[in-house]
Amino acid sequence: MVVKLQRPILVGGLALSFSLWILQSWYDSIVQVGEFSILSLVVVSGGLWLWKRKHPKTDDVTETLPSDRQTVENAIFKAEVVINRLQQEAENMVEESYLTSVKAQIPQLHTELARQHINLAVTGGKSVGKTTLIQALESKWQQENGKQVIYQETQSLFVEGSATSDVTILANANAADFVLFLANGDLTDTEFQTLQQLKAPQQRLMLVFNKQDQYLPEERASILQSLQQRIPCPVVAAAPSPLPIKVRKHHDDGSVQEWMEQPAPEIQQLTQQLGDIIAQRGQQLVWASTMRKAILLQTEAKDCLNRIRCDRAQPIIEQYQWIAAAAAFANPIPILDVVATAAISGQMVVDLGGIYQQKFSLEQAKTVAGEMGGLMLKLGLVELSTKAITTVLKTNAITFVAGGLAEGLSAAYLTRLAGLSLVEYFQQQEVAVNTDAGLNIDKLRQTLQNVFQQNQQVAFMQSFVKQGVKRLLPEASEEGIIAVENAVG
Ligand SMILES: Nc1nc2c(ncn2[C@@H]2O[C@H](COP(=O)(O)OP(=O)(O)O)[C@@H](O)[C@H]2O)c(=O)[nH]1
Ligand SMILES: [Mg+2]
Repeated sequence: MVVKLQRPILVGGLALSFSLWILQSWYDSIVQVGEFSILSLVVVSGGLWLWKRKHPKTDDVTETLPSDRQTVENAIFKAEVVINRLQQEAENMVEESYLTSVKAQIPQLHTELARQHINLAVTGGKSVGKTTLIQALESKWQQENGKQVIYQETQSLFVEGSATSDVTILANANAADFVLFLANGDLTDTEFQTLQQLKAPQQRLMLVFNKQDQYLPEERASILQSLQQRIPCPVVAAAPSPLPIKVRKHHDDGSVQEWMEQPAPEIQQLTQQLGDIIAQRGQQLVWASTMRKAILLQTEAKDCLNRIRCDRAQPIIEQYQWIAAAAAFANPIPILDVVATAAISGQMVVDLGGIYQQKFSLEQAKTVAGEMGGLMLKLGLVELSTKAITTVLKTNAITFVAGGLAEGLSAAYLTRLAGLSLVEYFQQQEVAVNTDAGLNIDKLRQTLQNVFQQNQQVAFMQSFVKQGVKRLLPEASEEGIIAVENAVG
């Protein structure tokens, strides 16, 4: 643990100097120094981002096989629900042919679920023996019980200049129910990394140390052992087509006879293990493949649905953002009070909820808006944004003429944050047949923080202020606008 921690700290240090450099150039251009809270925010978020990148979530690495058919049918049903919604909301925003094709995938999934055979992909580098192994299995292996196996040789991995990328080849292999990964000895670095990527479907993967006849018997055992230690999946050795060996016979009369003999294929260990897996888990493997396809389809349809909804949400957020700006500009009370007294419009929450099929009454929506305002205060976002906006504004004369400008812009910015956070939050919700309007405040808080970090970039703040000044002071003096444009660069 101690060792693990060292790295993020180092990374944090790098992020710090980088942020300092950014801030330096920012402040140089606007001649204003002293926003330490923003500095620390940039440092913290930068460090956090790097840390998250270095430690990807581990829970998507393990995949468990579904234990019953119902689970898979539920997954197909969920995909269908999303597709139906997509069809209802798509109007002219999605190609008709696309809708037809995603819809057609639902009955295909039901067919997949009832599939009686196992698809077995055989993959690995060039000339590792994929074709030969498949031929040996097809001709020599009769399963006593279990499903029929259909073999699929993938294109060869690690071929430089190949038209098909390794990623595509692996994706094709992954679409099968079970994968045999072939290697001819200890793994190269590339093979090792590729296997790591295939780790997700661990329960559907076997590493075959193929052409083991190329090694002396004592070497074979140690290679097999080292592979078993390195790789967390079953490993077996095989030689579907061993090299012919020279046989020498000494006769009684002293003569010696020599000939080449073709040894029998060594695939017993492989067929034994494969046979066990298929007999015990064949059905589950088919369920799992179908499940993955259903989840993939659902994700794809939901992404499409979210894009449509997001397009509808943007103008609504803009509208409420400028309404809030105008109100706070005309009636400047301290921004902390503005937020505390619900600057975020309950109606915006209702409107955005409507787009995402999350039905709120105006009363509920007002509570949500109030909670968001409270969160913004608690998380210090109000203070941070107001300071940032003031910093940008202070570089030109307008501020002093137009009182309330900072308040107006802050109200707009915070409304925008709230709107974007709600969109982000709603997007993560499951598309259900019936939606209840219960809100997960913890999740909303997390979303708010993420969205804030994404929209806190200096460049965004500056262009936002520029846009806001033009809106609130349309007939401001030419000089003022020019001053802002210069400050904004
Ligand atoms: N020594 C040995 N050679 C093999 C074995 N299996 C296949 N080969 C040879 O390896 C070469 C490539 O085999 P192939 O199946 O075409 O590889 P692929 O490119 O992965 O499909 C051929 O010359 C095969 O004869 C084996 O078990 N032992
Ligand atoms: Mg081949």
